[in-house]
Amino acid sequence: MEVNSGSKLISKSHVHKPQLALDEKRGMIPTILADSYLKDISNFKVRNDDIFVVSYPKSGTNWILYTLHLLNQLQKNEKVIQQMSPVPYMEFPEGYDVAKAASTPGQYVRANDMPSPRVLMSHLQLELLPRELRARKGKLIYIARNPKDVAVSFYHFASLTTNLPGYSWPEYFTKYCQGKTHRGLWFDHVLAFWEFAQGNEDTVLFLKYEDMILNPTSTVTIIAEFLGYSLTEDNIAFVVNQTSFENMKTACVPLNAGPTKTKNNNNKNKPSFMRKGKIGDWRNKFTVAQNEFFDAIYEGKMKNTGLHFDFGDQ
Ligand code: PPS
Repeated sequence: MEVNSGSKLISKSHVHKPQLALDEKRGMIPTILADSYLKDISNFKVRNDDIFVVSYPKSGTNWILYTLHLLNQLQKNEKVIQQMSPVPYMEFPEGYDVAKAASTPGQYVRANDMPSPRVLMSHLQLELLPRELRARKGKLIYIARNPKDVAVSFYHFASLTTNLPGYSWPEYFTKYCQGKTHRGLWFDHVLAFWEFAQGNEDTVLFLKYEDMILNPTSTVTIIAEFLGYSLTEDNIAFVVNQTSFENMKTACVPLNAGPTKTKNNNNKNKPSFMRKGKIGDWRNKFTVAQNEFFDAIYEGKMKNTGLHFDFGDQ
């Protein structure tokens, strides 16, 4: 189907699709963000008490952000828990409209005026993060999730938001395996941070989504200890309870704002950060052949890395 847009006829399937380009280092990111934002982010002034939350998308980022919000409040001895303000998503424009990025400041600009300690988030690859952070100033929490569930979660999200191209599942799967989806190859992203974390446990905490699900109390305790917080068992239990999937979904925790437009202009289908929250949902999407194909890639890439994921195997 075609629609008339001024002087040119353009294919309807391209309406709303932002320009994406494949860059070996950056993966697929909106080209419009690339140069000015990324240069500024590389030079971004990191403070010693900054906490950066970084992930490949769909790995539980918002879960960690809300956990940190609660831990920070408890550490400050707040009697009443304040609402979480949106955390600067470093490489995105204010308002999340990538089409307006050229004329809109990136969210990293807002971070400059924030009081310490700041919580900041990004999905950028390691080599694109602030140089000072890579030189181990500030703290970095990386959250990783098994790549099959990531693929399915992202596929659903991309099918709803105008900020990302929508593909059929077989198309998406093929591109994901080639590193040609948003943010590039999962293996490259995750393994770079995994390596970076080794021997740097004071400044880098590498977490797994599946551990958050299966052992929430010990994982939240590990986060609190990493930040040097002294909290009671009751405090930790409170955080675990507040950050359960059900609670975050039903209590409408104000998560990072995210895209404002949907492909079908129907706000009921706005992509949600809270979809299923399970380990193993990939089984509802991967065919047997896709699973075997992916397992072969996984084995090759993860061999000798010492990093293992729980796929919810039955
Ligand atoms: S984003 O858009 O990249 O920032 O998304 P992100 O927050 O990283 O990941 C979204 C997925 O995390 C799940 N989620 C949770 N699972 C369990 N418990 C809690 N509390 C929780 N909070 C978020 C969310 O449901 C998305 O996964 P899927 O598989 O799509 O449900």
